Amino acid sequence: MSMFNSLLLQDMYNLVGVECYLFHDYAMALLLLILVGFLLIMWGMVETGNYYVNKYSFSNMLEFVWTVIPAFFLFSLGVPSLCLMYYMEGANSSDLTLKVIGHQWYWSYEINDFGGEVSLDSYMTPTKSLPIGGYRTLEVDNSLVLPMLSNIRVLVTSSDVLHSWALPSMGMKVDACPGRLNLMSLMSMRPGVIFGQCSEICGVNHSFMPIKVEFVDWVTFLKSNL
Ligand SMILES: [Cu+2]
Repeated sequence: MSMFNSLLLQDMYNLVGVECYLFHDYAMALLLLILVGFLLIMWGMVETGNYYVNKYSFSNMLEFVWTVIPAFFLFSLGVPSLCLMYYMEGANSSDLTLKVIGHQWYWSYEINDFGGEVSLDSYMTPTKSLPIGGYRTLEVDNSLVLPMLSNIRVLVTSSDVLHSWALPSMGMKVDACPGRLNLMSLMSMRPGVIFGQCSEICGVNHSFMPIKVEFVDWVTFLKSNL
């Protein structure tokens, strides 16, 4: 999760998240390169006091270079970005289906596989009843328990207004729209607890409907849920 001195993205739990993180790093490196190059040119101009190029009035080579290089930069950002988008949206075969329903102002989860019926409401734990070491406005009374290393199909919808089910350490954010079912797939590579928050302004308690997901192995999952 995000801590007080976090500067970059959170540690990722799934492959899509890791890819997002790498893409972010790449974009930042590219930005830094452009910024440094630009500042060097400006500094050179100020240093020499030479703000004009009088030697020639046109150059085909220069025009070619200053068109192709930015185009190449944009292309190198666009292609991985598109690939990532398709990769995120890809719905492959799943081991489990989870239904997420946004309410004003809590989340409810349903898992109806394996003959069991899990249906739970997940409310934020109020600050005054937080356990020691609990995270304020992130802890919930019923956390969602899911199996790691398995493809989970997530169906997200809402019962009242627009919400958004977001898990930053999964590189994931799905809008919850009333009357619509949005699909996303989820796969955690390791066990752990991850937090998220509603990411669509949904009313007065928008900040107080956190998401807490625990990834455990299959045996623990079956024991705790079914
Ligand atoms: Cu909301």
